[in-house]
Order: sequence, then structure tokens, then C-alpha cells
Amino acid sequence: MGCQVLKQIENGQGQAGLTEGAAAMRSAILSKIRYASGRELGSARPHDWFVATALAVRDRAVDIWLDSIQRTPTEAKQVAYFSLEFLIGRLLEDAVSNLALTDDVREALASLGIDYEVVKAAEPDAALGNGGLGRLAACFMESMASIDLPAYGYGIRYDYGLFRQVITDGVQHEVPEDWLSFGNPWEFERPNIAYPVRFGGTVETGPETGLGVGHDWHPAETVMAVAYDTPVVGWRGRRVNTLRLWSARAVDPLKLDAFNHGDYVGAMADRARVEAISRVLYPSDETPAGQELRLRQEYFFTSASLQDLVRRHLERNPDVTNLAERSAIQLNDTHPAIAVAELMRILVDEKRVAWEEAWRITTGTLNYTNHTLLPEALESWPTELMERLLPRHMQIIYLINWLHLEKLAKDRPLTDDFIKRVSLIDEGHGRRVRMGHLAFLGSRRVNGVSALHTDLVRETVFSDLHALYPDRIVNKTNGITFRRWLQQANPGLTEILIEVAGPAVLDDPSRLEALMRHADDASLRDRLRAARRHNKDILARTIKERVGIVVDPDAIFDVQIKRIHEYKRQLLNLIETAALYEAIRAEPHRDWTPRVKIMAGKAASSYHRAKLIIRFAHDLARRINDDPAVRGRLKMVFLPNYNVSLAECIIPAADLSEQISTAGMEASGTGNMKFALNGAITIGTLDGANVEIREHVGAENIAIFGLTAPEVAERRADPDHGRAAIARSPRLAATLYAMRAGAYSPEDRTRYAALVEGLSDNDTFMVTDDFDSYWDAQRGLDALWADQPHWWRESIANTARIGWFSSDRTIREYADEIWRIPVR
Ligand code: 26W
Repeated sequence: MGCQVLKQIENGQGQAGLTEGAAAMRSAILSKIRYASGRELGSARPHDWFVATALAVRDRAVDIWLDSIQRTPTEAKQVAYFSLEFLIGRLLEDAVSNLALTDDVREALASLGIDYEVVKAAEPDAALGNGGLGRLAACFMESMASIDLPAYGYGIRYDYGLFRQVITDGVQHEVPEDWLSFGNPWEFERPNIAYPVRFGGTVETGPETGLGVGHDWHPAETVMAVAYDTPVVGWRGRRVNTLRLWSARAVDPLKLDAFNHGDYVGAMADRARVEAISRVLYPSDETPAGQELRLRQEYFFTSASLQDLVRRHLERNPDVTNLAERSAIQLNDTHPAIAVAELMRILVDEKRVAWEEAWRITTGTLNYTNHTLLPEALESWPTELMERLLPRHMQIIYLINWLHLEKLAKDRPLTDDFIKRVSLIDEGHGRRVRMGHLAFLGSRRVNGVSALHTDLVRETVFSDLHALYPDRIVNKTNGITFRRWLQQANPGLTEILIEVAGPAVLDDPSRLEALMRHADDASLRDRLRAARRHNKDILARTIKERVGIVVDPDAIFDVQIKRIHEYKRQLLNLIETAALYEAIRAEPHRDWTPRVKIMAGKAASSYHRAKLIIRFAHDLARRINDDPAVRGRLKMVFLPNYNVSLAECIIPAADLSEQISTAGMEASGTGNMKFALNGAITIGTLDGANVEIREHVGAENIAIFGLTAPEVAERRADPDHGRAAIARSPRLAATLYAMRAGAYSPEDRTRYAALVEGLSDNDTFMVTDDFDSYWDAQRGLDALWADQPHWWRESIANTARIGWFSSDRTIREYADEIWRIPVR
């Protein structure tokens, strides 16, 4: 910025022609640059502009925030969403567009010579979550504010979020994600909102009082949980709720006597150990973390959140007896399941409530969402560890279990086998506490996240408990916030939708249906195609910048983006890509439909097979992209460091959405909904929410392939199914042979030997069984692409009929059937 321009800005020039709103925003931003960042205008960098803009916008949010809290009646029931993960991503555009400030902010910045797009891009992506579960929590927070539901989100303020993925020579490396290093303009530290969280020690049994025997817990260690609040702005600024994240602080940060004796390091050691609790997000997704630190994290945030909730309750109510009428707590998976024992402890030991009454309150307040059936992801903790870390809670859990079994024994003779299945203690693998069972018993409602998943929850993990409590399990199919995943991510498409379906479409997604009347309208098709093309150009540029690969925006953009996991079957996609590559080479003169395969996702650091799949993606991409024989027909790209911001760039540019998990294994999926909303056509299995997406968009507008969940279960019984499937499919056999022989890894020919052998010996995920049907579905899509009017008709049907998958609908269902809170 030239000196002359600066002088003019400081003199208030450049405001001419600005609307009143933009002029006010401009002076707010200027004042933040100067007084909050302590910088001269001329030295401000994009990040300073981001901070100044965020602070200016935050001021507006704060007014609504305080008002939202004020106007919530004392007797209103509130939601507390307990989640170890909130994958929120960037917040600036969310806040700006929900406050209807987009034009003001854009113009204000432009008048200062600054591009709003550059400012948005300077915000770090808050990755306080692994994947679907964490992103769902973020969508829910936005929806609760948008439908004016009073709610708190409770979690952990990790210093380091999910690792940054760096790929060198196809190998994933994990680098710490230091998202707070430049500060976080959204949060308010609340040093006055802090609670002691205790660990270890012993329990002393007191004398019999009128309320039974008292228990005095003498903990060995105390950690302070300090609150950091982030305002969550709802659509049209209707309401602002609080996301309250806890940070761990040592009670005695510096042991002064040690320090005075010259032991500087020793004086800090305790502090480092204690504060490690909120240092870093566990990067495991669907695999057990199994470490003591993880259990400490779980108890730390659950205890602080419950203490806070009970304190807030007592500010408005005389005692805790009506807690269940004023609060509904949702446990996001079993990670906060210790809440069952902790709430009982607070009520019985601290508030001196009788056991039965405490149990009534607890089971009236808590609800639990299950997000996975994978046996390795079902949490259980060794009793020995729990007894050492949480001795009083372990006593409470034993008592809950004893009462539970005794109640059952009244109605039926208990066989050993039945006790084994319904007990809170799993005796099979060393003694362990089953956190899912604990959450089930302590909850009023238990829910799955798609119709199919909920059926499977009833039939598998909780079949015995379901038989005992047949009304407890309900379904709540997931949803996504359309504000972020359509309006913000895809402004071009949004503009067209507003024109066709009217502006009310922004408030009521069922109005997207109006699009169907224009499904065969060539001019609409052309406009949609142009909007998609614009997004594809941007993605192509991003690909070129990040990995140096040139892709053709006229080709099908075929996308699979999600955590790398065997059940999600990135390997099936890659093997099909390899087979397609060989087929094109064999018949180079056929009119192949040009495709760009795009993949992104992180592997858990200890998940070797997932990392090997990433490596294969790179080896395969190198081979394909370097081969002139397939030029113009096939390209393969792996984009590193998948996160929310990258998803926002990729999804609006996708033609084809890969949702190809082994049937019965993906609880719901939410990426599937984001793609369909943006008009991508899904190729997928009858798994998770794909089943319901098919019902909504119509079977003719989605490419379903592969075994169904019951067929998978049946096929698994045959130990030889993999070998048999390979024998049936010459194409699959040839592709696997090439892979096994090192065709894609000439410098290390055995690199994929184990991966291929696994497919014939033990193909748990049915890659081989589903290959042919997947191949055929892909070729069907090639043909469909050649018929562009037909392709776009299907695309339009996806956008038009996906409205039901808005997280506003999901949250209304939770409010109605689980939390019993009336919403407008
Ligand atoms: C114990 C380690 C661990 C960590 C995370 C186990 C399990 C998890 C999560 C439950 C994994 C997860 O994110 N599940 C996903 O939840 C989404 C939201 O409901 C669903 O859409 C996905 O299908 C499901 O995989």
C-alpha cells in the first residue's frame, strides 16, 4: 500500500460511495488494526486483516450473544452437547454470512485495498476433531443457534488439533497443527469459570447417615479446567450460543519451594504433566486409543462440563431435583460416557441426593448417540486403570451394575451367558468397563445416526439391552448445515437456486424441490454447468499449486475424500483406477470418458495399512500421470492435508461422489449429503445414509452397486470368498497380479504384496466381491456423462431432493423426540 493511499485512508478518504453499513464496518476494522493488533496500517499482513475483521464481526455477535442469554427464560430447557471433538474449520465466513454482513465486509475491505477472499484464507482451520463425528458436532452447533435453541457445546480446547499431513515420496508424515500460534480472535478466556477436576487417591467410607453411607474421595491430584468461550452465530443472527472448551491448568503452576532451591526444571515438570491433558487431540479414528491420557481427557472435560451445568442450574433453581426438566445432555459417542458415574457422584456424594432419586435425575438428563459399530472402536477401559484413576467412579459403576443385574434377576432366571452379555463389566478380555453399556443404561434415549445403522445397533451391539428396554433406541439420521456446505462453499450454485426457487430457499431447504420443474430446462442446465465449471477451474488451479499436476476441467471429477480406512474402501477405488488404466492402454482408440480421480484423507499415525493405501495412491498416480498413452483420458491426484477448508473447495467442484464403504460399516456418512447437495452424482453402496439418500433423490438418480449388509454378513461366512471372487473376475485378477508383481512400484516390487495377499486370504471388507459390480457402475456413469442432458437431470434431482438432510431437520427431531424441547 503506497504512502499516499495510507494518508488518504487515515484521513477517512476512500469512504465515498460506501453504504452506511460498509462505512461502519470499515471504521471498526481500521480501529481493530490499530488498537487490537497494535499495528500501523501499512505493516498489516493478511493475518492482521483477518484478526481485525474477526474482532469487528465478533463485536456484533457479542451483542446478540448477551441478548440471547438474557432473553432465555429461566424455565427454558437447554441442551448441553458433550463432545470430545468439534471440527469447526474456519469461522469468519460463517459469522459474517449468518449476520448478513457479507456485502458490508467485502466493501469495507475493498475500500482499503484488501480482498475479502485473501482475508478469509488467512484464518487457520480449527481442526479439533478427526472426521465425521467432530464435523457433525460443528454442524449441530450451527443448527441449534439457527433454529433458536438454547444450547452449550462442551469440549476440550486442544492446543494442537488434528495433525497436518505432509507427504514425501508417497509417505504420510504427521506434523503438529499449531492452530493457536497466532492467537484465536473468536474465543474469550474465562479465568473466573474454572473447576477442579480430581484424579486418583482413595475413598473413605463414612458412617451411615439418613441417606445411606457417605463416601469421601481423597484424590491424589487436582487439575483446574478453565473455560474458553466461542460464540456460535445462527442463521440471520437469530441466536448466538456458546461453545465452551476447557483448557487444563496446574493448580500450583510453579512449585515455588522447588524453584527457590534451584530446581527450575523440576518445578515445571508437574505443570507440564497436568497440562498435557488438553495439549493434543487423539488422532485415532475408529481405533482404540487405549492410553491413560485419553481416559484423563474424557473425564477432564466431562467432569468440568457437568460441574458447570449443575452450577448454572443452581443459579436459576433452588435444587437439583428438576435438573432433567431444565437440561438435556447429549453424549456424542461414548467418549463422555463417564458422565453417568460423574453425575451420580455429584448428586449422591456432593448434593446428598438419595441414590434412586439421583438415578432418576441422571437417566432423565443423559442421552447417548452411537456413531460406529466397528468392534475395535467400542470403548472399554480396564477396571484396574479405572480403579486407579477414578476410584469413586468405579465403585459407582459396580453399584449401577449390581442393581441392574438384580433388577433383571427379579423377572427371569439369569444364565451365566446372559449376565456375560448384559453386564457393564466385560470379563472376556481382562476385566474391562464397557462404556457403551454404561452410556446405554444411564441414558433416557440412545440413538443411531441413520436408519440402517440404528437397525444394526438394535440387532448387534445392543441387542440384549434393546430387548430389555425396547423403547430406548431411536433413529436420528444425520444432517449437514446448508449454510456452510451450499451457501458459503458454492455461491455460484446458490445464486441460481435463489433465482429458480426464490430467496426463501435459504431458510427452507424443502423449497429446493421447485428445481424439479426445471429439470429438463436446457438454459438452467447450461447455467449449472457454468457454475460447476467455475468451481472446477478453481480446484484445478489448487491442484496445480499444491501437487503440480495439471488436470482438465472438462473431464469427470471423480472424488473420494474422507479418513483413510479399510472399511471406506479407498483400495477398491484405487484398484478400479488401475484396472481402468490398463483397459485404456489395451484399447487406446476407444472413446474413453475422460476422468480425473481425486482423493484426499488422513490416516491414523499408527494405521499401517491405511498409510500403505496412501502410498499406493501416489505410486499409481505417478504411473498414470507419467504415461502419455492415457493422456487426456485419465489423471489421478492425491491432495495432501485434507481438512474442512479443502472440503469446501473440492465438494462444489465434484461431478461424482464416491461413497463406497462395505455395506453395514459406515454408520451414516455426511460427506455423501454435502456432495449430493452440490449436485454431484453418488456412486455408492447401500450403506449408512446412502440408503435414505436413494429414497429421497430417487433410485434412478444414484448409482448403487455391491452387496447389501445382509449379503455381506452371509458372504463373510465363506472363508474362501476372496479367492473365489478373484477367480470369477479376469479383470480383477489381472489388476491384482500386476500390483502384486510390482507394476506400480518398480523400485520395490514387493511393496504391495501383503496388501494383495490380504485380499485373497482375508478380504474382510469385500473389496474383491464388490469389484465387478463397482466396475460396471463406473462404466454406466461413463455412458451417462456422454449424455449430458441426462447427467444434469440426475444432478438437478440430487440438489432438489436433498433438503431433508439439513441438520436443522435433524436437530428439530432431537429437540422433539429426545430432548423434549419445543422449537419454533
Ligand atoms: C475410540 C476411538 C474412536 C474415535 C472416534 C472411536 C470412534 C470414533 C468415532 C465414532 C468415529 C466417527 O467419526 N464416526 C463417524 O460418525 C459420523 C457422524 O455420525 C458418521 O457419519 C460416520 O459414518 C461415522 O464413521
